[in-house]
Amino acid sequence: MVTDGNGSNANSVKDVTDTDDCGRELFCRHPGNPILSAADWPYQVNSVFNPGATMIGGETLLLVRVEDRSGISHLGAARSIDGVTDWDINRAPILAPDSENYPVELWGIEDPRLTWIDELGVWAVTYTGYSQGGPVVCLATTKDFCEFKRFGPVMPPENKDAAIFPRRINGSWMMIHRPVSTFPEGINIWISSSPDLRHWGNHRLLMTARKGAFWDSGKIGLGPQPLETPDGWLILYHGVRQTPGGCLYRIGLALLDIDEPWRVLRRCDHWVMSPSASYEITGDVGGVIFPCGWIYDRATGDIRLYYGAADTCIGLATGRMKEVLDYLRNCRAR
Ligand code: BMA
Repeated sequence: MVTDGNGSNANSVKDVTDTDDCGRELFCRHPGNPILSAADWPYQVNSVFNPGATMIGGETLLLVRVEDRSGISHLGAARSIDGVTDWDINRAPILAPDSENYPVELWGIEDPRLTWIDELGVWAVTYTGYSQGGPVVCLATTKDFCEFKRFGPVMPPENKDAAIFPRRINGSWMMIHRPVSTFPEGINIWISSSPDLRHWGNHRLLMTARKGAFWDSGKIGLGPQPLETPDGWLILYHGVRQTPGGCLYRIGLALLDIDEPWRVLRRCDHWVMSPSASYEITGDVGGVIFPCGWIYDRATGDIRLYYGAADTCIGLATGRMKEVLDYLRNCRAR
């Protein structure tokens, strides 16, 4: 048993290394993909996707965006011992929109990211509240994924794709998020700090969408929560390219300075994962892979990346931290 810095007690999961050889790829799709879909849900839903991920009580917990047949999303929990099979799925939402008390949740809650905060003994759950005024970043904390303490919206619209760092940095909590502005230079990732998780300020532009032909030229947004590594904070982000056939959502890597995470140390020019499997190409929104959760087992070096595929189902890809950091060392310094 080891702690993974993002949840409690990360067990090594033998099965996840039994993937097909996927050659030179950093992240290998699990042969059992999609590992979860609407057909697995104990009640009728349209789709299950974009899950946050953590370890709790020796099990993998996915906090899943569940879209019902009205189009509104809530969050459901799925637990598994190996993180791949035999999911135990809650028979009711564990976090449902509460628009009476939180009007910003009128049209649902979406795309959670989970960060274990050791100092407070809670997970910070950042998610999108879909309000009549656009998407906002909402925050809740939980000790057990049964009860949640809601903080309400912590960033105004239009903003989403937020995650909190697992510890204070220079005395402040830090959050990465993705506001949208009308400035015509792309939709970019920002970083902000807070004394109390509730009031956020000191906003800084962290990473910009690139231009022209680049895979991440349309917009970018953080994937799962930042992971602390000896080389810096590892972040994974989605990048969108508009094409005549629609949007393509791919995944890239960057490394932030450990003490000054508003400084990007490295950012890779190439994407590391792109929609290619049939369940990523076909679905409600084809051509989308959208990771919101990963689990890093510090004992084995394995990374399990959980992602939404085509806004319809959930895929798992596995990687090795050593290979990811080696790859980043060869990416351009910023
Ligand atoms: C983003 C979010 C995600 C979704 C993605 C692709 O803006 O809404 O929830 O997976 O678009 O449709």
